[in-house]
Amino acid sequence: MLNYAICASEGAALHEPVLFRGSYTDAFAYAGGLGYKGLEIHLRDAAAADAGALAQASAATGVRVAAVATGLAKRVDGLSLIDDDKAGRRAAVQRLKGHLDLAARFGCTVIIGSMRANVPSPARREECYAVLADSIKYLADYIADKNCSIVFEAINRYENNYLNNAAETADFIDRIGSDKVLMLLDTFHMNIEERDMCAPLRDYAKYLGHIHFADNTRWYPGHGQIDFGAIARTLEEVGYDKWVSMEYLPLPDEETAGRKGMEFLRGL
Ligand code: LER
Ligand code: MN
Repeated sequence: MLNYAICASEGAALHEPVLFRGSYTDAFAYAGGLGYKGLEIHLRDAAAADAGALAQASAATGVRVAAVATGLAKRVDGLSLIDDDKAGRRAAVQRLKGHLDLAARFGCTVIIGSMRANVPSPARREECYAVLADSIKYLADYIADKNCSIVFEAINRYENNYLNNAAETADFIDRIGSDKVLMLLDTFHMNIEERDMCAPLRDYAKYLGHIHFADNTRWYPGHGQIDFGAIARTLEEVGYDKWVSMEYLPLPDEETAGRKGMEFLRGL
């Protein structure tokens, strides 16, 4: 059985693929109650989080922190790692240091997805890659001796205009050249961008640092047409032993989505 986690956020909008919306400490009990071993926490500003309370809730429930996600820093505060304004880029990096400090306390990874923002024009693509790579190299150095990592998420073209698939994201990770920076593949994005749902898991197995599961509808696995049995078998074949987080919409309602998602995983 793979290591399954569920996502929680205090600040997620309703259209965002997060199952639990409420206090982070309550989220640990919620995840444990559904049968998950891990909790992925979506945080706008990790430096403002009560790390002691999170550690206590984790110890009390036996549910581990699987990952710290950062998209809210982009959506709410507009922080971008390729901001034309140097002060803006610095603020984004500073914010991520907070996320990384929290992740180090729990020995987990920090997810960078939408904070890479969009390249403003095709002509500036290479320049933006270089700017992004500089910041990520700096952050990789920052965590050289810390018990945490960074995962870069391949996100579909309708949400981000670069780093859309596994091949492109692996190229970018090669540029960083640090074993602290790995890749996150999300089945929802893969279903749009990849020709095959299992080949990238095999071809880029050594890059994989985190996985997101959602069906093609972005509802719970089992709702749509993605073959999660084949995906789970492939992950086991390649020896994937990190977290697989359920990142799906709370539809048709949170209770049904939570229950049906776990029932489906148990049946895999
Ligand atoms: C983040 O993990 C992700 O998959 C984005 O599509 C969230 O909007
Ligand atoms: Mn995702």
